[in-house]
Amino acid sequence: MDQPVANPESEEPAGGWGSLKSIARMVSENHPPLAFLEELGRQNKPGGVMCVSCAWPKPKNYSAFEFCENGAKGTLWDLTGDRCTPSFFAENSVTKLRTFSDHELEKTGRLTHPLRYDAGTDRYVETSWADAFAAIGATLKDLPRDDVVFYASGHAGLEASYLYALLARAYGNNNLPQSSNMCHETTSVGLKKVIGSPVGTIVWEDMEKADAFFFFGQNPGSNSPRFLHPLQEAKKRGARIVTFNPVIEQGLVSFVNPQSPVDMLTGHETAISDLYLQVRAGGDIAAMMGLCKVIVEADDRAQAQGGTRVLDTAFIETHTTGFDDFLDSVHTACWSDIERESGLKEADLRAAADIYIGAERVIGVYGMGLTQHVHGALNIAMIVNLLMLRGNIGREGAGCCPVRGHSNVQGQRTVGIAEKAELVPLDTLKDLFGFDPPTQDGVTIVDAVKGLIDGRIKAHISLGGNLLRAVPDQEAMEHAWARQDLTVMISTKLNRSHLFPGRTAYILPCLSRLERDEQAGGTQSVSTEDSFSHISGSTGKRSPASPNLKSELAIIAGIAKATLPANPKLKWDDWTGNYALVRDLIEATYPDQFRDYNQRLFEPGGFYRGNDAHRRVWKTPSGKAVFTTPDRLNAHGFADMDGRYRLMTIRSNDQFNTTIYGYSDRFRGIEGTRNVVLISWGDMVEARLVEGQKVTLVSDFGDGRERRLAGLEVRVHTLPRGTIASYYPEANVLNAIDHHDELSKTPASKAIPVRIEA
Ligand SMILES: Nc1nc2c(c(=O)[nH]1)N[C@H]1C(S)=C(S)[C@@H](COP(=O)(O)OP(=O)(O)OC[C@H]3O[C@@H](n4cnc5c(=O)[nH]c(N)nc54)[C@H](O)[C@@H]3O)O[C@H]1N2
Ligand SMILES: Nc1nc2c(c(=O)[nH]1)N[C@H]1C(S)=C(S)[C@@H](COP(=O)(O)OP(=O)(O)OC[C@H]3O[C@@H](n4cnc5c(=O)[nH]c(N)nc54)[C@H](O)[C@@H]3O)O[C@H]1N2
Ligand SMILES: [Mo]
Repeated sequence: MDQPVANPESEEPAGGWGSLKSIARMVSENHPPLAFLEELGRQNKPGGVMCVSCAWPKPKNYSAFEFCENGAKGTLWDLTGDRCTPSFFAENSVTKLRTFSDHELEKTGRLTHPLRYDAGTDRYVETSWADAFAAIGATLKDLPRDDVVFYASGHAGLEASYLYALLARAYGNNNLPQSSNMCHETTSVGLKKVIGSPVGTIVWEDMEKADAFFFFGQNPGSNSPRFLHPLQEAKKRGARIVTFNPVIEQGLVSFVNPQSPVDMLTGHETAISDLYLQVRAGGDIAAMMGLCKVIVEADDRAQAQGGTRVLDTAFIETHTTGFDDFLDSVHTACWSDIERESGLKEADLRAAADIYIGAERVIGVYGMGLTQHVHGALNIAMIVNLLMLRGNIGREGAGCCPVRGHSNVQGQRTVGIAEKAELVPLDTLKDLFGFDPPTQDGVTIVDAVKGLIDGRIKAHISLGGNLLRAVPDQEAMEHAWARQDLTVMISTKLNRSHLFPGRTAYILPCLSRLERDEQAGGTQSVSTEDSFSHISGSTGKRSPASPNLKSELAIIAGIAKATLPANPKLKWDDWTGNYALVRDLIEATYPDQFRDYNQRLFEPGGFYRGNDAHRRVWKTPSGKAVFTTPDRLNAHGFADMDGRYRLMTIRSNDQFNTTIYGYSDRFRGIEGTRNVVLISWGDMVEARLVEGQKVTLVSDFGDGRERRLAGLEVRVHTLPRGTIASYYPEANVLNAIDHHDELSKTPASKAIPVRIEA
């Protein structure tokens, strides 16, 4: 039954020497201090520093080195010896900088001084913090409250994030969209709708007990490599892994643990997936329907023969609604539709379903391959359907595992960075701070982009990130961004979003979490929340990249003091002096989740803030978990036709979102360039293309707007027919802002309708 898995594009396993070589290359390119090595040793351990890269959990029983290739690269990038100083800006006009690539921009090094844009010379010039805050405050005071957006990328810790949300609400709006609006918002809205929880239900110990893992559209080898360690352990004790992904991703094929001397010296590879199914982009609903069909059939058979039921009927009866309708849809679904929409064979889906049925405890893992689709929320409802058939949620060793991106992306939402007013205890804020928080919902990213393009939105504050480069309709956005009255970027590195300055524009350089944060009350720690809802303290130790940097929290306080009317309950200076006071405020605002916050800050593995669905308490309107009857079998949301492809935008292991560390995607065998379009051999021949030919991708969204990306080299790749791939963020010019998940408005970046022009 097992299907041998091989990645024809790369012989290299994930991890292994390739991973060490890749880190070594970055060390030689970035000139970090020697203390970089010490820094890696402190990573993700109690009393140490929480990785600046992704949100993968920190184990309670940590090993000598709790870092991965990704974390090492993120650390190197922050600790680089390169500096981007005022003299660099004196030499380079903003117009000239627009010709730099994403890699070249960030490679200039850490920002060192607060900068103001001078339109006369088209240059950023050095300014003082006091002048910057005063000018930002004066501009904000004059703007209508609804016209200002407070964007956050998921880097900043819980303390800064809580104050950032407070700043926006005290200013007068809930315009607090976040990077997750382009990422796991589908989870925040879609998962919440069906199980009442907006986040994953499993904890670390569940991974140690699971008998099977089902992966849908998540790529641990590139994006959360430390996940490969518990997967390797799981494989050793006989757990099965089934993967649904259009691309054969190396990390899901085989892994050599770079932290195991034996593995490294012997080259011992652990095979990861037992079964690897190359579903079409957008074909997961059909694939999961196929699995459900086999499970239900097996249950029907068991019932007829008086055997043990395959469905967990006790769970379904006690805990769920909507089962009968869903069951009807499973009976009605026919294999020819399932095969067509998923691109998979019935026999393969039966083999996968057998693994599911044979496992007592199953974890369903997913990422952007499910969330970034027009019917992404239905994808998520479907994975929940699949898990619930056998009671695989809210019990040991089983559950739902959305893998989050940025290191504190989940935590920022927990402490109030939310555009949806209902998600925040506004009454508590009113009691604590004595002002009336706005009750009207704020803008999502999609609303913000549309508001910018039609001129309604006039100012952006960005707590990290590179919004201009991360969103769809990039060209229109660049024009719109520069028309704003105010752009304020709180950043560590230069990126494209800095290069379309508003009438008043500032770049405010901040400390990285790796750096020592000295305030009036001494050295400060911050904290972050991981994908399993555990909260860990983090203490920076390295010398700041420049003496002129401020912490994110101090910058937020500086803006707040210059902007907001005097209010004795808003104690910005006290909070800046001692972050423990901010943690007290967080505890006061969310007492159930943050009990004894300061005392528990450095618990090994982090402290658990809890999750109702993990305990089978369903915070849905009915008080039950919901079976969803799918009204379609595909998630991509447009009609298929000749010459129209589903374009997936993908990441390499040599990037972190819009931060491009280098041009080596060794897992996919793509070196030295990112300007490629990956296509199956069959599609290439049918389209009369040849390998290496340069082509242009053209949006086929059909709203009359031109969207093109030229100069992409054709590369044959092992992909399902009709599905092609190109890199994010470069391919973002091809996506339309109206192409998004219906429920959550997450941009549908994994199936963009395009044509290929030779
Ligand atoms: N090295 C690195 N690490 C990162 C990041 C990074 O850019 N680089 N970004 C961070 C962030 S913010 C996030 S959110 C996470 C993202 O991490 P992931 O969730 O893993 O995101 P992606 O790599 O965009 O896509 C995941 C996989 O989905 C597959 N896929 C695409 N379409 C479909 C589909 O329709 N169905 C299925 N089943 N699969 C599909 C792709 O082939 C890809 O392997 O990673 C974080 N970690
Ligand atoms: N087509 C397509 N588009 C996508 C995606 C996709 O898969 N396909 N993925 C989406 C996803 S999942 C996400 S999360 C978004 C990412 O969108 P963003 O989060 O907005 O983008 P990043 O590239 O993570 O931001 C990088 C910048 O953050 C700043 N930075 C780094 N570290 C810090 C820090 O510690 N503090 C501060 N203040 N600033 C810091 C640096 O200046 C750096 O240039 O993009 C989305 N866009
Ligand atoms: Mo993300």
